[in-house]
Amino acid sequence: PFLQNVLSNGQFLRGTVDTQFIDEHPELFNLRPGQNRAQKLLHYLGHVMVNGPTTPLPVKARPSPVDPVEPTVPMGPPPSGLREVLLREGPEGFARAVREHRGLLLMDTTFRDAHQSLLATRVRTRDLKRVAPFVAHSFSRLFSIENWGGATFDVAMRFLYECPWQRLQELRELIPNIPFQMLLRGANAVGYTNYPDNAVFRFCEAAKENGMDIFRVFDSLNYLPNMVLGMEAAGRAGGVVEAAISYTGDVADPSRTKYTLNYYLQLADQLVKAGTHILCIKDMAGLLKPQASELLVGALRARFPTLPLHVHTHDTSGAGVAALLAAANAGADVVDVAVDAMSGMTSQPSMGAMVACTRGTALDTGLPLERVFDYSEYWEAARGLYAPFDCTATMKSGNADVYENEIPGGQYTNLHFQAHSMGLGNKFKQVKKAYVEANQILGDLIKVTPSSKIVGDLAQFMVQNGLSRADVEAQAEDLSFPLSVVEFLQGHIGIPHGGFPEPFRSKVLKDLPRVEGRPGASLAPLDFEALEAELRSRHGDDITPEDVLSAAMYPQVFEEFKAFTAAFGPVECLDTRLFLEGPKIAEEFEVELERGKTLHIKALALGDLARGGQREVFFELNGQLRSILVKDTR
Ligand code: 3PY
Ligand code: ZN
Repeated sequence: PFLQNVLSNGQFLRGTVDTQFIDEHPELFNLRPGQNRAQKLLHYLGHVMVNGPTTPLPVKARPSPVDPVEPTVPMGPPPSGLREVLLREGPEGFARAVREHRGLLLMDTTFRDAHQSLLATRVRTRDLKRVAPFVAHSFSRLFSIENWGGATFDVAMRFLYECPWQRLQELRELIPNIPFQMLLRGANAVGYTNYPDNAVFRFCEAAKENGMDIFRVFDSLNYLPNMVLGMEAAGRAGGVVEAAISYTGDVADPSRTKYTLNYYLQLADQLVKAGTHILCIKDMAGLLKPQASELLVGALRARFPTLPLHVHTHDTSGAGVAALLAAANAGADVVDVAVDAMSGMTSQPSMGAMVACTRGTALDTGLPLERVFDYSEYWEAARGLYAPFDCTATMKSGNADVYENEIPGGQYTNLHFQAHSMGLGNKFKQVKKAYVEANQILGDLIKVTPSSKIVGDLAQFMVQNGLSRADVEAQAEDLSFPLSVVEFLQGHIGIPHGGFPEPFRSKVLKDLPRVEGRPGASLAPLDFEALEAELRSRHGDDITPEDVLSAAMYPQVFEEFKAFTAAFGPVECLDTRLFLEGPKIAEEFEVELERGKTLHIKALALGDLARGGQREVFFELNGQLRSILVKDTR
């Protein structure tokens, strides 16, 4: 307000005042945003009531009105778990303990991959925190909880307006006993493109300092130099390094000659040589059939008797539990599951199924099945809050056609949804067919973020322009390809196994520059001091080192996130239904800003459209009438 008054002052505007002091002290303008969180939240609620959700709701389904009930938690601290071993003995000792463990260990993906695959990554920190103490108390025998990285970092800021670092810190406090695991996209960190090396290193340091334990590191082309960079960053930060080989094709099918057993074993040799603590098979599309699972895991087990093996799959075809059981029987130490209500289809196989199917056998997980049911009950209700993002709005089952099209879980859901919303019945079929052809044009790639997006972009381009593989190859010199495809061919994300497709690459690139070798090696280091100074000048002195990393990963998204929270306050305090669709008239509710500081709010009325296109929204805040003016932009 001070600034507005000054800037609209006639004398000031005519320039007849001496503003030298102000000119010389730009720091005077670093005004801290007002601290009135309650007022800002009323603005947010009023805004949603007038203009609808700030985060677009893709389907018509409404958030469920039933709030999930948190399962009860015993008093006292949770039982000790593998994290204690990690803290006591470090990554090597931890890896030994995992290998020596009797029975099968599970990683729970419910807090990350499951909702990334089923609910467009939209689950908010609030709903994770509510069930976190129960998880700490009930599932101390888990290998780990995957709760960070992948798409969660971007989506937290972009659509949920919450800080991903705060999520990590808060969950760490609530779950001190179970190791946390994140998905690191190698040299792409948690983004879609290669970052300067120092950004990846700093990112891992900060993740570790904020509570991360295990770093699953992959590269979307299995490009070793990118993987090694990510592994070094995680390792130097003191994290457990879990190098992940992205799996595609079918090792049990002799007609598939590009990604053979030998290919995977040789890559595993390199990753072991690079010092991985744990080796993961990352089957992001759910292509690992039981027979292939047995073959691959069995061969790795024989080759690396002391190395912990971890298997990740998706249940898209419906064969996920069978694949994991085969892996466990062949010697995998850890497999990935999601709680029943968040499992199946493009998500992970069911935790309850794995616990039940191994019970009483040598693979017994030791997890209490009754507690799994309680956990699932919570998630069944919590999932209802995210109905506007739930893939089951359009997708009704898994589909074994994934063995043909090899589309990763999260992308399968996205493409299905996009095709469906275009309203053309057979669009998804067309997209899947084009995806197969696009993959062939690009030389049969490993497909996982971001290479999967490149194949998907080419597929959409082909569908939109009615082009077949033969058309694309014949017209390669003249077509205006999506930027992601051109950049891939230039070498911006690394070099694919078997090299780039020729003559396609040369025809598309003509004389465009090509990146030689590892892309990050030719990127200038990021100047963190300069970035921090810039952020402070824009947002004030509250900027944390973690904020600087958020801005380094996603500059534009971070700016919008800061602008949003400056205007609308801590929206993460609102319950999910209120956050998504605002209150109904006459609804009363509470918002806990922090422990002991609770707002009592009642939504009273929406005013008529006034001059200037504004509406007045009336609330009761802690018994006092408040009104908010909101521009109606609908
Ligand atoms: C991601 O990169 O987000 C993935 O989940 C890859 O499987
Ligand atoms: Zn996955």
